[in-house]
Amino acid sequence: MKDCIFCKIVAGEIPSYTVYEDDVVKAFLDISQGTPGHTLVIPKKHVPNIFEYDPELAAEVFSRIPKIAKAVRDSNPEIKGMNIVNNNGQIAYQSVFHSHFHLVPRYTDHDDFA
Ligand code: DGP
Repeated sequence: MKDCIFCKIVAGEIPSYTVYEDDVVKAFLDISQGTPGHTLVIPKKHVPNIFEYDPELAAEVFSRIPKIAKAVRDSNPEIKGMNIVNNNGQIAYQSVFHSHFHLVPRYTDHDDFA
C-alpha cells in the first residue's frame, strides 16, 4: 500500500535488518529496540490491524510466531523470556497502521520495557 512504511520494508524500498522471511511474513528488528533483539513480525500483505484480517491469513501469520520467537530466544542465551505485543488502533498505541507483532526479549538485566 502506498505510503505504508512496512509495505515499503516488504518491497525493499526501506532497509531493515531481516530476522526471518517467507512468502507470508517478514520479521525484522524494530528501529526502536525496547530490549536488544526486539523484533516485529508482519504479514507481507497490507492488513491495517487485527480487526481486518481474513481468518486464513491470520492463521498463517500466527502459526509462524512461535518459530520466530524461538529463533530470537535461541540467538542469545541471556534471553530468559519474551513479551509478544500487538497494538490495534491509535488509542491502543498503534503508530504504524500495518499489522505487526512485537517480540520483545526479556533479560534478567534489561527489565525496563513497560
Ligand atoms: P506500534 O507503536 O505498535 O505501532 O509499533 C510500531 C513500531 O514500528 C515501533 O516500535 C517502531 C517501529 N518502526 C517504525 N518505523 C520503522 C522503520 O522504518 N523501520 C523499523 N525497523 N521499525 C520501524
